[in-house]
Amino acid sequence: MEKSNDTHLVEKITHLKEEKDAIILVHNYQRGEIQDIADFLGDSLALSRQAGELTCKMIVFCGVRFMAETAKIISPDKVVLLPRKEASCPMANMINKEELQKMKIKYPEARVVSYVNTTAEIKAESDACCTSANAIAVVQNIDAERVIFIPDKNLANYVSRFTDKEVIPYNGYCYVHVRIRAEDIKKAKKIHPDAVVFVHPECPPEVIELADEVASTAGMLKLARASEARKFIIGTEEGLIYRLKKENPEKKFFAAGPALICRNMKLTRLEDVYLSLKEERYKVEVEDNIASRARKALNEMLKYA
Ligand code: CIZ
Ligand code: SF4
Repeated sequence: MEKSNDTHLVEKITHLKEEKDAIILVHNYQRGEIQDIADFLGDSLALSRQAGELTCKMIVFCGVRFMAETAKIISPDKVVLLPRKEASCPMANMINKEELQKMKIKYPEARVVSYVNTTAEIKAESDACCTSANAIAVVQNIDAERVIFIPDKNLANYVSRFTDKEVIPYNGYCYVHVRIRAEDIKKAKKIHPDAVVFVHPECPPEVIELADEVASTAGMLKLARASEARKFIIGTEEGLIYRLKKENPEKKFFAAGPALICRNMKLTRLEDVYLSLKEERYKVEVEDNIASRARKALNEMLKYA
């Protein structure tokens, strides 16, 4: 039988990876065929840790820009490639340095925790970064009673439920997770009354209210593996459902609403990964002065599971 174009591309990618001493890091929201070629597949926290531990020369980061930037900051001596240069996270672009500065002036005694979904410049102006997997721990452990939490208002609101500290939110949001509405969850529960509902903390509060579990993608993977339930309603980007199904073939996973697709995450295709390795594009660079300050905030994030 003739080999498909995808099989050819995968072979070429495997060959180039060896030749260039490269490792492919893939985020849980990527297309299935990209997840399948991952050396490491994970959430931002796990992939950031990997970036720091790897000894290869090159990282191809299949995700969005802030993730590749984070890998470059943590591992500055490696070449870090983002296969599609326009793959960026709209939430990360919702806050700029001037807006953060205004908040710092308004709350001078507060510390700044920034979600990893931010630009390197914002990380450099933050005391600590966090991901959805460890946001509560980072806020609890930071040395201040008042915490400016940027940019996601829904994650800020969720974190504030677990701490006596004052959490001051910014008004950013993820356009994919805010698409999930309470009615979608109610409808899905009616169709699958025996299903367990997992939602991401980037969802609106009224959706979080209806969930059985609120978790990051890494958290959802762990919960699904351990659960006795057979059916799950998943309130996050649909790329995770591909991984959930692959890892739990005996269980059923349903999307919590229509079109939970992050178009930025879906830009990367096999052809892009191949060209990225072949032409060593697109190199991610972070200015030294920004990287050194951002690294401190990221090291705070890496302290917590
Ligand atoms: O932290 C991440 O990787 C994101 C964006 C989602 C999640 O919950 O894992
Ligand atoms: Fe950004 Fe949301 Fe897409 Fe994640 S799913 S990259 S937070 S827009």
